[in-house]
Amino acid sequence: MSVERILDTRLHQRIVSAETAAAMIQPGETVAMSGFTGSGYPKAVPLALAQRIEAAHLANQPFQIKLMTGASTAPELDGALAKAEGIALRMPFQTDPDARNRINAGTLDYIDIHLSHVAQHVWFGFYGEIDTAVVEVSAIREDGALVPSTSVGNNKTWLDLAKKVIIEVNEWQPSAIEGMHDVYYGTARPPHRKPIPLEHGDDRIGQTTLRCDPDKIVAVVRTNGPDRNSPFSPADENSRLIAGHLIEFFKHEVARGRLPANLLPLQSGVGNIPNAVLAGLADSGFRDLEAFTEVIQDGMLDLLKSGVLRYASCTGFALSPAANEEFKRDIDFYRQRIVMRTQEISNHPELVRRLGCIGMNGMIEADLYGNVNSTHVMGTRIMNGIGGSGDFARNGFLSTFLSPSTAKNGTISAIVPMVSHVDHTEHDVAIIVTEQGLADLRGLSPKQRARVVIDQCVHPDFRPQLEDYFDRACHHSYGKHTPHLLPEALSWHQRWLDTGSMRA
Ligand code: 0RQ
Repeated sequence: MSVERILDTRLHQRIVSAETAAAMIQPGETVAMSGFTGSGYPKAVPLALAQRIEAAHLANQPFQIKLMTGASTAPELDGALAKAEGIALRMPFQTDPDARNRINAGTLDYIDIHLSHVAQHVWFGFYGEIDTAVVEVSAIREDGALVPSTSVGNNKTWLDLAKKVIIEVNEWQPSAIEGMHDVYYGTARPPHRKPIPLEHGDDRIGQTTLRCDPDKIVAVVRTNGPDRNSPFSPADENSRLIAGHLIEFFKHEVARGRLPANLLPLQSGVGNIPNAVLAGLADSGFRDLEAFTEVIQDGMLDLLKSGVLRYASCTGFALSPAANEEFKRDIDFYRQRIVMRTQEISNHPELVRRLGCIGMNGMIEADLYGNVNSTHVMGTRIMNGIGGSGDFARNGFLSTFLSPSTAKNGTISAIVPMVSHVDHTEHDVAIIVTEQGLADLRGLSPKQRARVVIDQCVHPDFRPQLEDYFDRACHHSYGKHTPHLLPEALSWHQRWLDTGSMRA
């Protein structure tokens, strides 16, 4: 492997193996790594660290770290370190099955926070000091400036704050990605904050590289490996129906003059339903759409290619292998149309509010009044985390939540009397969509919302139960503003646990 991507010759003597770099991380450290939804995460040092931790455990020596990233990563990072029992504390977002099992078994502590909060809460000192940063880049320039790879996430903050830095230079990443990033160094702590000078989602307000004090860089590791990229399964009937309801609603809003003809900047969660919405937009007749979002997935590349989407602003990617190849093949085209930012900017409440984003996110369940649970199955078992959904739900022009009306082979209703955990309150949720239909909750009182949710979103198998609950609650509830029969609402999920639906 050549050193042509490492142009700062001062760093050549610090090029080491992943094992040597991993040996610089000590038990108990807080380690901040790059990575956002499986893109731009370090590929070699976490694996070497996991091996080191396993060896320490075999020798009966305790070895765990506190791990921070941008968002979810990949089996080589979260998975390997979780399997090695190497993570004491994880934040701010994960989707890894091994980490999830340990979190739910109570052996791994997890802090699930809004993605826009992470960088500032770390500067504020809420999470203590960062001992080591491990950051993937695509190249190091002559002057030491770091060219980010396929995610920016919290890398600016990690590089600024970490006491020592390990850089992975990944030659698999396209070198022509240079120029796609926009790293804004103008953020400050209160009371010294200034308005962020971004008025349009494709404005560039920063620089294309990350900076890092070269004296802090203790190791540079060369890698050549792909980002994680799981293929999306083809859109199923429910996803297509959900997409259809949402797109029909957008057209209705345009006709009513409440949305411009090219909508407003779109934020899209990751997964098959958001991907189906993006696919639906391709054939919907909309043009000149904009995306101000965290993650670009396959459907957005397709929209950019067809010209339906004018640009996309993001902090990371979640691409299938085929889409990744397409991205690399036509990187010059995408560099003109994609701006990659730090996640404190991609998800910034000030910008989401100013631009008037349309948030489109998945959910586990919603209740009759519009409260949404995005994170906890049966109220106690974490699935992934809130991620960026709250940044867009609270601050966007419109917040939409999308889900099939049932889960676990139709045995569980995604609409319940009272959500078993609240991530997005009734005050942050405008639109709920299931394959049954779309509930527009704007301007409605709680009881009006409940009737619309029952009529539009509930699966017919569960409608009689929810109608019955709501009618009785309207008669017997202590207060009649948000009617509930508390013992019944609070025990609603227990029968799914008791009857075994959760094992289906
Ligand atoms: O579990 O795989 O064990 O069967 O939850 O559900 O239907 O595969 O849906 O992949 O779209 O995920 C909310 C988790 C939806 C996601 C959530 C079970 C279901 C399955 C997954 P199994 P599906 P999706 C930007 C935005 C928060 C973060 C976010 C999410 C599993 O959208 O993580 O929005 N959102 N980020 O069986 C019991 C229910 C259930 C249920 C689903 N009502 N009861 N189980 N499941 N509903 C991206 C970032 O922020 C980085």
